[in-house]
This record gives sequence, C-alpha cells and structure tokens, in this order.
Amino acid sequence: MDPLIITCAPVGAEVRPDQTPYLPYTPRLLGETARAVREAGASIVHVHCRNDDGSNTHSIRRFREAYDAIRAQSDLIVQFSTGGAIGMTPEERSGVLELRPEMATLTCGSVNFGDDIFENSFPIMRGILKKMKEFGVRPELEIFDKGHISNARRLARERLLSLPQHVDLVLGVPGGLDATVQNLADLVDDLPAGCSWSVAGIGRQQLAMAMAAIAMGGHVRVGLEDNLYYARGRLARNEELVARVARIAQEAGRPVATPEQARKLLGLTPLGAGGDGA
Ligand code: KMH
Ligand code: ZN
Repeated sequence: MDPLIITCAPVGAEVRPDQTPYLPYTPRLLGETARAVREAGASIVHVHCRNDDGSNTHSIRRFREAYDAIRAQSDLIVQFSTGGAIGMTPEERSGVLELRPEMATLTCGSVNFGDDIFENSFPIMRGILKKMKEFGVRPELEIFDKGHISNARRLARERLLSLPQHVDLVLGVPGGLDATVQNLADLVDDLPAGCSWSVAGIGRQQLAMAMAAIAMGGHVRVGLEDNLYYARGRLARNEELVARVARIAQEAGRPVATPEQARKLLGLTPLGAGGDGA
C-alpha cells in the first residue's frame, strides 16, 4: 500500500470558537497549527478562513495571510476550500483560486447540509473548474453522495475535468451519505479507475472511517472541521486527531507520508519547483 496521506481540516466554516478553545481561526493560529499537525503526521492542510471575531470570510487578503502563516511554519500541501460557507456566492468561493494554491476542493454536487442546502449546481462546478484550470490549481473532488461520482464523470465527459483525480469521500453529513464501512466500500468500488481517495468521517464516525481507510489502502482526513471530540466529552486539538491516525497507521504497518511523498503520490510539483504559487 502507498504511504498514508493524512489531511487535516483544522477550522471549517461551521464550528464556532465558543464551541471549543482549540479552533485555529486566525492566520497566526493556523500557522501554529500547521506546524503542530505536520509534526504529528499530516501532509495536507485544508483551509477555511475566519475574521478575528470568528465569522466566516473567503476574502482573498485573509487567505493570503493564512497561506503565508502556514508556509512560514510548514511544508504542508495547502488546499483551499472552494466550498466556503453556506450563503457565500460562487464568485466568493472561487475567488481565492487566483492565489494559486497547490490544491483546492471541488464539491461534485449539491447536498442537504443540516437544515441548509450546500449548492453545487453544474454551472457552479463548471465555473470553479474553469478557474482552477486558469490558475493551475489541482482539484480534490469532494463526494458527499453517490451521485456526486456520476457528476464528476459528466464533468469529465464535458472535458472540464480530467480523470483520475484525488477524491475525498465525506461521510456522515446530516443530509449526505451515512458514515458506514459499507457505504465507504460502495463508493470506493464506484470511483473512476486510478483515483486515489481519502475519507472524512463526520462527528464520532471520524475514527472508524479513518481505521477503515487505513486498512483499505485509502487516505484519511481528520480535524475540527469534521469532528470536535477526541472521545466522548473530551474536546480534541487538531494535532491530537492527526497523531492518533498516524499511530494507528504505524501499528498497522502503513508508513505515514511526508508532504513531499504526498506530492509525489498526487502528481503535484515538488515544493520550491514552481507549483506552489500562493
Ligand atoms: N462548509 C461547507 C458548506 C469544502 O471545504 O470544499 C463546505 C465545505 C466543503 O466545507
Ligand atoms: Zn471544508
């Protein structure tokens, strides 16, 4: 099996700073977290930004500050969110691509998201993909439901998306596919040939999904964006969630990828060789 790529999603758009003291919602805190999760075994950081008061922002200036803070403290692959927060316009969500991060997410379809709808119509997806192409940003395909894989195939037929790509299977969002090993196996079976994949289990399923992915040869995403707790009633720090996955992988005989190994596995340009434009 390939070395395990651990993605950390440390902030997200839904968790509020009053829910946990460990949310790194400023650029300075994101930089410190980047260093800590890198030491713990992460190779990708998935980035959302907040204003100083904790509210969501997709301001290009704030993403630039976050990027600089992360890069000053780590060699992690920096992956920007284009999902943003519910209520942001597609233009706001995709504007940050002009900073040319190595990777950014592309959610491959609309999905109920709690009581809201996370809207990703074909026009929205096409618009994001065109910007990714313009700025040379590698997509990570976010799959919340099985039909999202069919949507990715359709975008490939339209020649807006090349396949295979790296895919993140997001399981357990209220409104999306449940986080079960059976659903994970079904999705993995259905992926276009050659796609690598990670799983992001939401809430208490994060650990079970991570263990399944380690065993199946997939990769893992953890972090406070998806799960606030280390165990019942015990709030987590991002680096603790990463370190636990790295420990389990080591025990299972699966080495953990460094960022440079992850870049190689994902076909990204090595750091410092011109691929990292943000
Ligand atoms: N915050 C969600 C509405 C992404 O980052 O690409 C969308 C999300 C997905 O978090
Ligand atoms: Zn996100």
